Amino acid sequence: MPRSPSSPAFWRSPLRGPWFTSVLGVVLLVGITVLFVTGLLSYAAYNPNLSPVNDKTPDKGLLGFYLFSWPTDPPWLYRLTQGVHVTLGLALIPVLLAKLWSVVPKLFALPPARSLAHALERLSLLLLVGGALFEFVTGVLNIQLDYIFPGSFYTLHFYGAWVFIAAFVTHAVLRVPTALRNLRHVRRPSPPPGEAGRLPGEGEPARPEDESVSPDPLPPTVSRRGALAFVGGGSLLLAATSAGRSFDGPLRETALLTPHGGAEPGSGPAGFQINKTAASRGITATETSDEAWRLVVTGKGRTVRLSRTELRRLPLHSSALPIACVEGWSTSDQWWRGVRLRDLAGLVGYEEDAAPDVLVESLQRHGAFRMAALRDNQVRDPRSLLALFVNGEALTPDHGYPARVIVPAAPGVLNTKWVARMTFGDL
Ligand SMILES: Nc1nc2c(c(=O)[nH]1)N[C@H]1C(S)=C(S)[C@@H](COP(=O)(O)O)O[C@H]1N2
Ligand SMILES: [Mo]
Repeated sequence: MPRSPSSPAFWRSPLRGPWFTSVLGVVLLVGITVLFVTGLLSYAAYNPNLSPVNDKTPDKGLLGFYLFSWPTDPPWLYRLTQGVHVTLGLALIPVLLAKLWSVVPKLFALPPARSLAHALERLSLLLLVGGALFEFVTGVLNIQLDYIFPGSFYTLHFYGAWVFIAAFVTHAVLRVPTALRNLRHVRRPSPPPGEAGRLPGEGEPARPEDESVSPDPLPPTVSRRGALAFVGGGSLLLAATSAGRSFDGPLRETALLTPHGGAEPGSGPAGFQINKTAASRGITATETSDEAWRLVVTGKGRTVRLSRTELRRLPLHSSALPIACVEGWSTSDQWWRGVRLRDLAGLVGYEEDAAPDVLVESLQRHGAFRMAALRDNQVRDPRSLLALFVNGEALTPDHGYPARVIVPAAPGVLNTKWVARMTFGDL
């Protein structure tokens, strides 16, 4: 066996070939397109134009061209888009790895460039492969709550996505026609005599320009279809062991691969996921006590201070709403009860239909997500609450006692807990 991986004969798997690569490529074409769209939606859902509070990616410039006010309907919107983004991203990992494996001989092929066009193509492949690995690795680390990279996950994942998608579109434009031809090529109605029983793509001519086909293949130990089934099985296993975190009850227990958050929520009215506990954010019982805690509402030059007892005397309303985190997990609807955000805007003089944006700050002094800005459409929605109760009981410390924000369709990060101050005004 030749020693050098730059020699085509070094690679001896009989599975590699245009058909195998094309099947995986078409799956990735569809899957990555969905990942890109749901990823951009997730960015829009953060209200990044309410700078600088929400935006973790400054200087987005033209890349923010598509941003729009994230709607409040349907209330499960972010649950769906982000659940799909994370679960599909995990499920595509085996497909991505198999695709890279299927073309790895090309990575080592020499000469490095046969022409200027070839050189440019290989450079774009570097961005494609590097970008794909970067996006999948940062994504997986983020859902594992493992923020080991320098800077912000959002910045890296956002800019990485644009670099990657530029290379991806280039690659797709160049290769999709060939991939589709490769797939059609093997769907011949009846194989010519002597080829009966051949597996798809088997015996396809090793075109000299296709470095992925081994010139000296080993005897197959598995068919190409079998190898694809193995990859697909891996995808299904990943999806099946992570999709559960978008549900409550016994289904959630099937989410073996995903962390269950900061604390085991247990059962009862507060028995749904807790990402960050009060203790982990430095929130003490002293500062949330009835004597100490006051909600400070400002706007239009006015300031109103309310104790929890005073808040409870305001008109209270109920909304059934989920919490859905960027990490892909979500809860089913919980029954929240509290004061409407637009009624709080009313306390400082805003008419119901003219409620503006609001900056919500928590008692938390350090760390990410201690404040968030909401858009006027979110403030005006009658289901948006400053919740005091959940499922019939006072909020527990971990769920944000004395008061937390809950907004329909919004990402979890906008549902600030341990709220201390709300500043109404155009942001
Ligand atoms: N004050 C404060 N509120 C916060 C957070 C936080 O870190 N601090 N995390 C947010 C995020 S990222 C999510 S997904 C939800 C999670 O709610 P839970 O921890 O109650 O499950 O709370 C949000 N509210
Ligand atoms: Mo979150």
